[in-house]
Amino acid sequence: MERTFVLVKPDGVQRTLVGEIISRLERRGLRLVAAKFMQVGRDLAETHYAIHKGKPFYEGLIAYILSAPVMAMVWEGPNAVAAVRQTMGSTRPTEAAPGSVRHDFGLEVGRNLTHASDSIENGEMEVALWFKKEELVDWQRDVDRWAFEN
Ligand code: D4T
Repeated sequence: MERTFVLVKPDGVQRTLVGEIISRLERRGLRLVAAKFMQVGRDLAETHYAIHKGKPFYEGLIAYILSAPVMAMVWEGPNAVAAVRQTMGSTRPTEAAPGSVRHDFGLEVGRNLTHASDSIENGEMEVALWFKKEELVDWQRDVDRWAFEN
């Protein structure tokens, strides 16, 4: 089953949107695998955003992600990576589709509320970075056969 890593960033937590975002992913049909409310440390932030090191927005991005607690999660389901990216909307909230989280609640790229893995491969890497194996829950829901074809 495809898995993806999702982060409700500090602005999402401060704006009390954690429940709203979880609710949208649940209603989409995705299955929660793991969740951890936590204050991110600098090492984890720098590893997570290593690809952006040296870019003009890098320091601001690290400060933003350290500025308040986050809700780190793993979700799974068919096409989980694409489905979650679509539910979150484009990186820049003013380019995000109406009905997406970033459209409905965001204005600026530096306060875009969530992170979601952009490929299956990065999803696997990010899940391994943020969670221990034993924190990932393998389970079935009674509703799975109505949300998943196989
Ligand atoms: P994340 O990784 O947060 O889900 O964002 P995306 O996958 O949608 O977008 P990204 O990797 O291109 O950007 C990572 C992160 O950096 C912030 N950012 C990005 C910013 O503050 N200014 C910028 O110009 C860009 C491109 C927002 C998301």
